[in-house]
Amino acid sequence: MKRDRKRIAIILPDGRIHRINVWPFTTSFREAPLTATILAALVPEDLPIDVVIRDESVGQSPYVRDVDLVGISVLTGTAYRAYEIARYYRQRGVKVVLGGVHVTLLPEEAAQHADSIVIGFAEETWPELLRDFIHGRLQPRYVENKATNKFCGIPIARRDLQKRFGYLAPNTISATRGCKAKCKFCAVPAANFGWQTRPIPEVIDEIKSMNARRIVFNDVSMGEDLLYFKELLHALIPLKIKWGGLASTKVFRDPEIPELLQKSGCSYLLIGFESVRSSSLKDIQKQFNKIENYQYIIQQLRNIDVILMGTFIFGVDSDDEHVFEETVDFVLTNGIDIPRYAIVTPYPKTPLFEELKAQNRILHEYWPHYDTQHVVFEPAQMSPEQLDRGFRWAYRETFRVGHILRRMRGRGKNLLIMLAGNLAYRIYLRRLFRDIDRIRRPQRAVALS
Ligand code: B12
Ligand code: SF4
Repeated sequence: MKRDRKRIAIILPDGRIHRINVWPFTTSFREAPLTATILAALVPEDLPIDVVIRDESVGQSPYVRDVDLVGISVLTGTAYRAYEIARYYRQRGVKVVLGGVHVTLLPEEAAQHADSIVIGFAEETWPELLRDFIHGRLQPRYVENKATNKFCGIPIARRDLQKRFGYLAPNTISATRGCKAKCKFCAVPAANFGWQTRPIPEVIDEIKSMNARRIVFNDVSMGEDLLYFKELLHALIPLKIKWGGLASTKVFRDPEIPELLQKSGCSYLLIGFESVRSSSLKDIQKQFNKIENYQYIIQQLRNIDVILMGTFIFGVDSDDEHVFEETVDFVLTNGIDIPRYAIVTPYPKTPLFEELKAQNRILHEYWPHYDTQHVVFEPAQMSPEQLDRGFRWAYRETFRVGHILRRMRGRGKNLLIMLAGNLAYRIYLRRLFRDIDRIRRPQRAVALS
């Protein structure tokens, strides 16, 4: 039967890394992505299109019946799964559009699996693509025009289409996008995302529309422009909400920041410390992180009762087998509230990837392992197995009950939240390591099928 309206599905594939199954429920241990809800909001109202969203990280099946087009968002770690889903739909005559960071980094690869690809941010190209689709003239490739695509006038994300109880933090929003820094391992500068801020009244209006007491900013580094950041914090004060987000150590160069964080309702901040060694920070071109300031930052956040999620990466060239112990020691001694570790991952098109490739140190290009939990290259001062073992040791050691209690010592207000967060991490890690082991470990050079 011919329908008057077209049905499209927007799919976030895989997400196993954050999925927790506690029968009969499947939830994501993390914040809700904005990708699908924004793309749904960008569907022009005058087009006869109905939208559904499917996110595998919250256990939703990506296989939707009776759809005319699917849009799949692709990260490097989820690319193979995205291509598998694309194949399923294309075999059934459904048009497939691929977009997202990995497509922007490797458009030629993605194009082999799609009827159309979208490169870069899609506020202009996605509506244009949908018009073309309705009129039967879908193009193979749509590229963001950086000169005209601004981060303003963005429609309010369609959170009504998002699974209601699937996420640890369901109410997410963005105020900025991209980053000014150029860390050697990071996909954000490699994808040429630039740096853009959204008009503050627009952000505040969207927060009000969310009617939520707790929100999370999905910005990758929200304090890159300190003037903007401070203005945003001022504007948040009257809303009397609690918020969390990601910021770099740079924001603490401004002495007004701690007080503003407190007044604006900041409840947690994720900070990429990355390393406790200056030489390792130099390796990744993140010298703006100053180790001598770490204790000051930790103390400032403690003074204002903001929970600190501190992230560290292992495996850069200056790291040897002692780096795990040094890092855990730093984390325990300084009482980082919720620490997180990652294995440095050379995402395609990053300077790190190009360098390791030139040195023949990339072990394979099997993208499912490009998830920051697997070793995908030959470290300089360790074997891949030592790096893998050290990473797991660091996590296990940090989240031992005795060490959780040690890190919690002296905490007043946030004691219960910290305890809950740390115990949840213990459960998550057990599941994560089991899953990592379950996925077949490829030998060198796995070809893309
Ligand atoms: C919030 C966030 C998360 C959230 C949500 C994930 C998600 N799918 O968005 C959570 C916490 C779950 C997460 C997890 C991870 N993340 Co993350 N995350 C981000 C962050 C900071 C913002 C994403 C976001 O919501 N942006 C807002 C939306 C609207 O923008 P967007 O997703 O880019 O989508 C726009 C365009 O790209 C495009 N687009 C995207 N998809 C599609 C699809 C179609 C069909 C079309 C037409 C257009 C389109 O249109 C959108 C509107 O313009 C980005 C950094 C960034 N992008 O700046 C990193 C980022 C995406 N994450 C990254 C990584 C590495 C991870 C993890 C592996 C980390 C980890 N070990 O936990 C996991 C992997 C998750 C998984 N699914 O397997 C990397 C990805 C690198 C890469 N090459 O793949 C990024 C780029 C950060 C970085 N510093 O490099 N992440
Ligand atoms: S690692 Fe963080 S600070 Fe560095 S470029 Fe990426 S987003 Fe920016």
